[in-house]
Amino acid sequence: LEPVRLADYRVPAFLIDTVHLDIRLERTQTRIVSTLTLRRNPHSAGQGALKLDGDGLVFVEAWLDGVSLPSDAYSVSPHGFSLHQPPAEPFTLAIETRLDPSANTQLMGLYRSNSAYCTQCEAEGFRRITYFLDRPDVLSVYTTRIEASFQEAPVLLANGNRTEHGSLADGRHYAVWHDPFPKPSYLFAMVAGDLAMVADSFTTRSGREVRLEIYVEHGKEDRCAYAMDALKRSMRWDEQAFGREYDLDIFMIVAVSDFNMGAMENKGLNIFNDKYVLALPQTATDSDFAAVEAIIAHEYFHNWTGNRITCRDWFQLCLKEGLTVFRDQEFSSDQRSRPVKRINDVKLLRSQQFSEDGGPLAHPVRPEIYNEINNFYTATVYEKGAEVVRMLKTLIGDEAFAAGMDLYFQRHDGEAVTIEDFLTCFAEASRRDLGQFMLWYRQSGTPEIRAEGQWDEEAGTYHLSLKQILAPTPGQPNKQPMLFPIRLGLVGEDGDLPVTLDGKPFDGLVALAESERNYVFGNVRQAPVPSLLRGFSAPVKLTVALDEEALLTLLKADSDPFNRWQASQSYALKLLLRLVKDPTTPVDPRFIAAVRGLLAGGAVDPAFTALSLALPSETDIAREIGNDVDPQAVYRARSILRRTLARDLQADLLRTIENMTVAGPYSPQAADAGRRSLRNGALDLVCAGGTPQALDAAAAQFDKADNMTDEMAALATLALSATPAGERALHNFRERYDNDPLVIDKWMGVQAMLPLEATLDRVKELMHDPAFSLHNPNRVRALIGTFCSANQTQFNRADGEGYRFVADIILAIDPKNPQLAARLLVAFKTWRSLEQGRRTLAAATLRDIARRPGLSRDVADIAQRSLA
Ligand code: DPP
Ligand code: ZN
Repeated sequence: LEPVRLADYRVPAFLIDTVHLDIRLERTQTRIVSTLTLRRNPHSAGQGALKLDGDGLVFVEAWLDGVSLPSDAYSVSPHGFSLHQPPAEPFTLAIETRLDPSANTQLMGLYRSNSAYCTQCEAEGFRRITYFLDRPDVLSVYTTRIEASFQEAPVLLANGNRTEHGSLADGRHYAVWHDPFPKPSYLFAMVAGDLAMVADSFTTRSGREVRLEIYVEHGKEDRCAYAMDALKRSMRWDEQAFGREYDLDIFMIVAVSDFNMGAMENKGLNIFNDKYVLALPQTATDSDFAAVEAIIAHEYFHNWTGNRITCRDWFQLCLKEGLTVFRDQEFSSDQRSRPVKRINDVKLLRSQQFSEDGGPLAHPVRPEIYNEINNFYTATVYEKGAEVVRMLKTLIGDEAFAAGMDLYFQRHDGEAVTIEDFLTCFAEASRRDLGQFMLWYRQSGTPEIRAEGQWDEEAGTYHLSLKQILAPTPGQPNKQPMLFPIRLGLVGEDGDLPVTLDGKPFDGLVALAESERNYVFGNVRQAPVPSLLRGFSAPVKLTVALDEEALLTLLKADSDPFNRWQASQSYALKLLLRLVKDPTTPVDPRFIAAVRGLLAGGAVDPAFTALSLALPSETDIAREIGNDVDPQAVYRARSILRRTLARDLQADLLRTIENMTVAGPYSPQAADAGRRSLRNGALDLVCAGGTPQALDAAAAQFDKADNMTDEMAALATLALSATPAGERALHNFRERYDNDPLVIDKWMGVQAMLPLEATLDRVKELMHDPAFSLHNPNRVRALIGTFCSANQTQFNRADGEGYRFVADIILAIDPKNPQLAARLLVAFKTWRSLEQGRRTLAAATLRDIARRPGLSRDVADIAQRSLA
């Protein structure tokens, strides 16, 4: 593997001002003529040949300024085209290539999904369509002419506005699209096929009418309403919250069923994994609706943060992704409950990003070296990247943050920029030196903050010491102290104490810049409990010794909802860690009483209560243990605590199920979804007790559910009970949704998650189900992805069979779809923290994969880094 380094960045030697693509679609023999107007980059010292990127292309002919090039004027291979002596003055280069969309199983470049042609170019897929300077700092104006058989592809779409269309001989037709905004090649898109369309419109705040179109397979039109609604809300919100207006006359979304990622923000023509567009109450759960809303928003917001202002190079990926995740999180917070959104985001961050940051795949938010860029679309770049933007806002304040964003949009519109350019805008707007803050982009690993406090009753003071600990991570043995915004308060029996810091009323925020610092709070008239890291103000692991009484105080009196939730989790985690060591440890009755109290007050904020009721996950527990983890012992501990709660609180839980019934027709709105989440959380917990009443409640819900949220919750609970009723429910569900792949995915996932010895065989069997296919990423992720990422005991079987099975599948998928294969391999990211037996087996499996000849760069990279 040949790594690419940030330090080696050079501006492009040539610029491409315009691109004219002429695409003649044929299933196996698509012909592409790309006509580029090129000139030397005045900012480049580069001399000599023009070298264009290519990947798997079949070259036909090239023309320089309209004249066919003799073969000694260039060299060409599937991987590149080089013009030996490019003219000094601007010139036109036309190149004809052929490609076979139907053979493109990588789903990068131009490929077929069901009956449609579509494209995916981020990060380096455009070079699979034509020879090009396929890098994000080359911005060009694109004109795309698509020609196809009318019968096969009545719909022809590309970026921008349609300027021309018409019919041709032999039943063919064409359309020409022009995108006036210069863009990098990764934002190019084209779609052609026989698709249905749902249209709407949006009037921007300056009064321009924008046509909105969503394209789906015929028969799925009725599943787009929520996506369309979410799009309109996103457009309005970006105007209000960030002052950003849409810029083209049309905005299109196409849903396809074969897609490696969630969705793609191509200019004016977003292409989506259909999972994040299609949603009906009968087919999608509340979480699916929330995900559709968030991803529609995310891709739309990229129009400004990503498209109008793009990345200079792929090391800057977080420039667009971290910022855009931050923006979509803020959008969802405004549309729903802010504390609930925050808790869910932090849960995701901890489970995905902290485990990445704590293992061999750790990398900075802005990496400085990569072997394969596809492997850096990670939780660190996205989720931690969003946290960094959030911290920036916390540190400089809302006003300076807004001013910095405005400056960024104004100064860099139409440019390809870096994290330094981004931060400079905020440094100027806030008149602060953000040099130390920059370390958040450069240093990998999850920092630990250790806190110790001491109340001085006589003086009425509270001494708080905060210390930062930055453990070594791959490639970074030594680290510099970082800057942490720490929101905090001191809590008494009746809530926050009105304390002072440095003689002034304390505003709730400190910025820790030193390795260690002591704070002395005044006016502390009663023994306080410190509530630290409120709202999870920095992506760190907080270590603070709080006993059970202190946690109970926070649970009931903390003004910060995040820390109230955190107190419930910290308390449960204490019990769980004891149970992992000794399963006979009695469960603390004060905890059970606290849960009873939560349930009793559940109606006030059901969604929040549901989150507090849910115990830390197996991966949360494992991460807390840190090393020599036995997943079976973790699972056992969690089961014991669940069973105890279920038995001691059966009546309370059954009452909650009753009380949280949602009246009236289904609505995906947060209020109803919150009631369902509490109801289903209670159902899940009470069924852990295994009593007939509990299981009857689940069976009744399964039978009469009128929406997928309740139906899935009941199905999952029944399946987990490993009873004949569970098998019956699985069978019935399969029959009901036979023709609905996205719903069958859920059915596959539920089974892949079962913490049972027999699950591996079940998963193997399900691979023979006619609904399963190794070629479709959604199917693979639903069954295999769920098995290896959401089934800790069975993926990590003591006999290593889970590893072997997943490895075989990865090796089978790799030659067809390396990105998908590499993604699955990431499931091994915490292998070093396992107990010795499993660790040895996991390492042997990884070594076996790494040794195979002919691995893709994607898989080789993950395997090698995992073992390093
Ligand atoms: N850029 C896409 C997104 O995250 C993924 N390639 O929106
Ligand atoms: Zn994105």
